[in-house]
Amino acid sequence: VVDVVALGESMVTFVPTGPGGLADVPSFQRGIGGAESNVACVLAAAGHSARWVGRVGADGFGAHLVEAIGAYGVDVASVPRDPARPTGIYFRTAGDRAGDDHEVAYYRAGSAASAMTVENVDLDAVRAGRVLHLSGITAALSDGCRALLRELTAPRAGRPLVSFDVNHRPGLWRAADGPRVLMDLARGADIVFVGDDEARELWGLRGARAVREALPEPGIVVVKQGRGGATAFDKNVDGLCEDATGTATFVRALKVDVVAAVGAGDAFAAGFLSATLRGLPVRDRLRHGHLVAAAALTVPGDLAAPCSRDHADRLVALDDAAWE
Ligand code: KDG
Repeated sequence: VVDVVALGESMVTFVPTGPGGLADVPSFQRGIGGAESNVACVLAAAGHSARWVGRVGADGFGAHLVEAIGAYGVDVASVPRDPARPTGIYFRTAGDRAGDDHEVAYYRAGSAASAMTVENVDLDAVRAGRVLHLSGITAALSDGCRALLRELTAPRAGRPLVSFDVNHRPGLWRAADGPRVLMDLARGADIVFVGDDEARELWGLRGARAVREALPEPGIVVVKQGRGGATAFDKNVDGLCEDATGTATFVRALKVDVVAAVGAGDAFAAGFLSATLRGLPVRDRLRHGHLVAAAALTVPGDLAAPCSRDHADRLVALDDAAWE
């Protein structure tokens, strides 16, 4: 059994080599992106077995993605090459230091990944992990992708633990039903990651507890509160429940100088999932999430150099004062 399978679209990314907006910068550096494969890469680097399932074009960019993601140790054997459609790419700037005003230009409409369906994806390979990681980005790509997510989040005997990062990308949603679709998918998952800013924008929910109350089904709901920290609501902490929403555990985020925020949410999810797979307590899952996110926040690309499991464990075990 694979530890984690992540399904979603990955793209070749182009990030400016100098400051400026897309209208001005003359040159870009190639990288790889894709929220779900980022999670798989971080997990593989942390010593887990990880598989990425997606779809790429039969072009050079597709070949590069498969090779680069495979080089992290991720199993890429279930990524077909589509001869009729291109690999998606996108350009982005770093934005300000909080990464808040970065520009994004997607070239992914009609991409190979957007043609994923229940019929052409290897569902056995997708369901073969202990954890299946999905995100709301996939639901915005096409009707076929949306139906695929519905199928994978539907109740089913022997289903892997489904992890769902809401990952709201306003630039991708054409239909007005995004908030409802994302809410339905989140309710079908076992572990949900959502930013408090996303929850406010999508559903008008304010505060972590309001998010949990709107999402009572998943065993764990993690609300990311930006630079403040993150709160996890867990129904199974030591078998105890404060109330129907579960026990709330808050852990402050590490204070770092942000270089680029892109990829930090994926890193957080990967750190949290890694610690979940290892059966660590919720507080330590959040600490692992923050630690890996801090590494991603301090590099311009989506992915930071991996930190060994031993090293991460030692930092997570520092006393509370170090985490204040
Ligand atoms: O989380 C990082 C992703 O946003 C980035 O890699 C691109 O997957 C991507 C997307 O669709 O925005």
